[in-house]
Amino acid sequence: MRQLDARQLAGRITLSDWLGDTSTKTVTLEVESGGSIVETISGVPLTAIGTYVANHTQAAGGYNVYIKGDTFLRKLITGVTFDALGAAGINATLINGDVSGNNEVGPEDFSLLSLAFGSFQGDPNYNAAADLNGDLEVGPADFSILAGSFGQFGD
Ligand SMILES: [Ca+2]
Ligand SMILES: [Ca+2]
Repeated sequence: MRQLDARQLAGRITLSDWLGDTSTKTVTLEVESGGSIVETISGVPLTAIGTYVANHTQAAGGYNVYIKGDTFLRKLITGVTFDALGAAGINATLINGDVSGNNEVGPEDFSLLSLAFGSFQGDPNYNAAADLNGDLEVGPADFSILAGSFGQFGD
């Protein structure tokens, strides 16, 4: 387990169905206490193996942590104990398919993917968010990912 050297949260994120460079991805962490989000930490970079470290400002205690990636549904991790420095080992596997980034996989995502279907990076209709697997092409593999997650909501 990583040694924390400030008030930090740390863990490892698995991005489902993502073939691209994980170090190009970021996540947003939301810290919840007493039913309210008390801190939002945006743009937390992932390493090539999906690990992250983020600074926070919360006192020691028990919290819930939400983790969201760009095309990945939000995941709730409950009962995370922050000590004086924070917490490590906040790990999650995130479900892919949210092209629009609104925390659900539905018809709007299908529409966005359809508009970009058959495109490659550099094409006028290419949409990086529709390239769900990160292979720089919007094609059948991306459609399969979306279809597999269709109708799901993030936490
Ligand atoms: Ca969506
Ligand atoms: Ca793709």
